Amino acid sequence: MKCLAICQDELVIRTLEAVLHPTFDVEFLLESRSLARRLHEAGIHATVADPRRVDTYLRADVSPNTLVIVEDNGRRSLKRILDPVRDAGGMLVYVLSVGARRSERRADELKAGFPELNSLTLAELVSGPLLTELSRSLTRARVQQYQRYLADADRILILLHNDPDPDAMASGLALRNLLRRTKTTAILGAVQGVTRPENLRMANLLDIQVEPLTPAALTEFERIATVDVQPHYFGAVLPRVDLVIDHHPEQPGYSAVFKDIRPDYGSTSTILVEHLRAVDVNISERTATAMLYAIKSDTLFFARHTNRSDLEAFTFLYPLADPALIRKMEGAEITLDRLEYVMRAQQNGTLSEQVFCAFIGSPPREDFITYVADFFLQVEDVKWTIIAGVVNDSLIVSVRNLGYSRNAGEFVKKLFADVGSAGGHRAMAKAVVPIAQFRSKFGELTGPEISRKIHELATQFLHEHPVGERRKEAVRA
Ligand SMILES: [Mn+2]
Repeated sequence: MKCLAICQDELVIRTLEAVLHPTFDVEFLLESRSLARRLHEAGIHATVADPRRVDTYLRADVSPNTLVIVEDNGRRSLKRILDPVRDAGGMLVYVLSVGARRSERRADELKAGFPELNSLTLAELVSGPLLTELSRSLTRARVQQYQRYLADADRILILLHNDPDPDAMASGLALRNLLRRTKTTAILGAVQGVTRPENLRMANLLDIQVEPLTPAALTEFERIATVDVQPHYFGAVLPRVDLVIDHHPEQPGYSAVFKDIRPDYGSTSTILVEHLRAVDVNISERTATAMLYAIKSDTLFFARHTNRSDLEAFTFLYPLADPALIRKMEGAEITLDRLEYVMRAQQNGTLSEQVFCAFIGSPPREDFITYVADFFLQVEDVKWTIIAGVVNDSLIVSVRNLGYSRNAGEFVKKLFADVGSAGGHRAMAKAVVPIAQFRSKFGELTGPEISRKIHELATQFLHEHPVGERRKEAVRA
């Protein structure tokens, strides 16, 4: 395909030549004879001509299929070039802004005179890959620092949160890879082991061992890293650790020698994919499979709290992972016991204004509550789910939303922080409130009364924050 570029700047010409040749048959139109001579010597097809004359373009054989690129440095009138291009039959015209900033007024004027014009900005074209590369260097420096710092310890503990989920386990495997250690020199541990059926199946299929630890045992390790969780979670036993990698909002109350906390990421595994890529560590099929499954499950397959980095990590891992294993792990999510609680929620719950609330009684484990919350988020017309249940004399409230409305974490904090523990992300949050405390604040409620009460509070919360305000926040995030 033929491309005619009207450019006067040598750097722009050489850049375009390097990018477009040989995909396009490129000819440059310019005004300076000496520059044209230099370009000729470099083997670049350059013609000296007046860009304000129609016959220039007729001679260059411009047709409706010729790609015409007009450099705009912001100083000269573009109309005097665009008019003759159009008169000569040019249709596919791009204006390439190379100045520091494209003025809105200039762009609007052009659009008015040439509605079919396409606009590009050199800075925008360069920015994506350049910023990725630069931030990769920053990540590389950070990773190399903690790799060196942790290199001479005999045994490192990679500590996961209670009842580790796929993201915690996959992040643990990835960090072990990054530290170039084995399961005896970098131990994956948790104070409460894996219980949920799909997580157990993941641990079995991928042969991931999570050592059960007592809080006291934590002090026996020379070095400790936490992944997918921050040390404050473990209370006073862990005031200081060596490394924290997490995607939950940053918490006060502990110190860490190194930390990489990115609350806008959908999973901790996404952060670790960036670490692995920055230092070119080989990623085994097992680790890739674990991480891919983690990203899928933490973001509900990109349905909530997800950003471009999660998608990029997913694209990167996909060819390295074993999709058949992932299908097997996912199958384990649906169990008859869980379906029973889904049915209860369906019978006792309320749905209005796209908010689904239900109290499901006393399930055997906490994960029944989160499972039900995730389940109903898939239902048509549901944008928020708030599921409550009693486990060990505490009311557990699990909140989910699709991530583009008001903050779930704020909601639980506002309602429950004074009577229990409450926190979380924009799209997922949890509160744990001793049942007695709950009743003293909200009254002697039982069964469906609890779901109705919570629904009322949720509706009130969502109405307090007008849509416009929510939008602004979403854009900023
Ligand atoms: Mn996570």
